[in-house]
Amino acid sequence: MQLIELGWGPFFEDHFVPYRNQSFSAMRIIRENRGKYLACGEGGEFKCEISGRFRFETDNKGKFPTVGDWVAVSSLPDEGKAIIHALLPRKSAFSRKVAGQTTEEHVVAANIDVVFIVCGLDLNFNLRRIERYLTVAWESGAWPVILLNKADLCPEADLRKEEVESIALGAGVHTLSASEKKGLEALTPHIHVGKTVAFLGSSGVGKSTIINALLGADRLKVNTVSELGSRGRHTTTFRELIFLPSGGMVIDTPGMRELQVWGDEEGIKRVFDDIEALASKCRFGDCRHENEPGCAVQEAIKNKSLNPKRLESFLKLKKEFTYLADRQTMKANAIEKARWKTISQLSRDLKKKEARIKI
Ligand SMILES: Nc1nc2c(ncn2[C@@H]2O[C@H](COP(=O)(O)OP(=O)(O)OP(=O)(O)O)[C@@H](O)[C@H]2O)c(=O)[nH]1
Ligand SMILES: [Mg+2]
Ligand SMILES: [Zn+2]
Repeated sequence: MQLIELGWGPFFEDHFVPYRNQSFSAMRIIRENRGKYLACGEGGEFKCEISGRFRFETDNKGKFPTVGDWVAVSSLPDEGKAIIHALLPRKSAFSRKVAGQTTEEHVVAANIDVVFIVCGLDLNFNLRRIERYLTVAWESGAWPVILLNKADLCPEADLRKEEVESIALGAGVHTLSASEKKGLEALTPHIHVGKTVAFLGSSGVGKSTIINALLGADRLKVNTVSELGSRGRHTTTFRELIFLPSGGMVIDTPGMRELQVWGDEEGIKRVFDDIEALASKCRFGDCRHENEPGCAVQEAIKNKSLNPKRLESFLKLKKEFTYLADRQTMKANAIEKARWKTISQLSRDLKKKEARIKI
């Protein structure tokens, strides 16, 4: 396979120069499962491991390779194995906050051109969840497209589509039925040789079923248990990049139970540009849009031009971003403080040493 078919281009070529000089080759991560990698390059597929030095020098989960990443490797072609020495910068990355108290970045998929946000038109349908996915998708640098799957189960699919369109400015919205193979042509304009699309969404929405339909084969395992009985169980358990027969690549991911935001609020501005525009008209610059006088956002709710649930969703996401930013500042301050503590300790030790020498 040629690198260009795998998505290689000038951006990666530029960053690869120092590694080429060290005789490393470039490969793309196509599977990752608990620290074990499978990568693909001009020489085919290789089982990869991270070099000890890379592991030692990498202090942050988000800096480890993930599916879709380009890496610099040294390979042992006879054994089909390779060692990963470095990670090339990402053109785009879909990231979320690692669940729990930490403020670490979890990169779900990297170097994606289009991110398909899949939502089921059954009990899974939830506008607020779509807003959350869209926010993270705009942060990623990839282009989001919303797929409302299981249209066969929803007589009001067109109505749902309109509802989603009203909250998803700039992103395409399509209804489809993967199991009945209807509406899949909406995906075709996004699939090209050398381009990568990723599928994201809750468990059971039909991500793997859609990919199988695109492949024209039952390559990926899909949930065969009845919907209610399978709640909370993930059928896809690891992330994987798959080559389509027509060229182009798709990344399948396991459903996410919880999608916590990651980024710097650019996504929120994009998804909630209506609220941001209203907020700029509030009397107070630091208006929280609760019950302050002269609040243009509350005014819009009163005259029914803004849905209070949408405002709720906006405020919740905003709070998460603020929390994330505060925690990151705290962490940065703590690191800085620890650094100064070490420096001042060193200088104290040095002074003591000098004093002893003078005596
Ligand atoms: N009625 C209907 N069922 C569908 C459709 N697409 C998928 N399903 C069913 O939904 C269930 C879940 O599909 P999967 O493709 O495994 O879902 P997934 O999003 O990959 O789930 P995880 O891998 O757990 O994240 C399966 O039983 C599918 O047969 C559809 O268009 N209509
Ligand atoms: Mg799946
Ligand atoms: Zn306000």
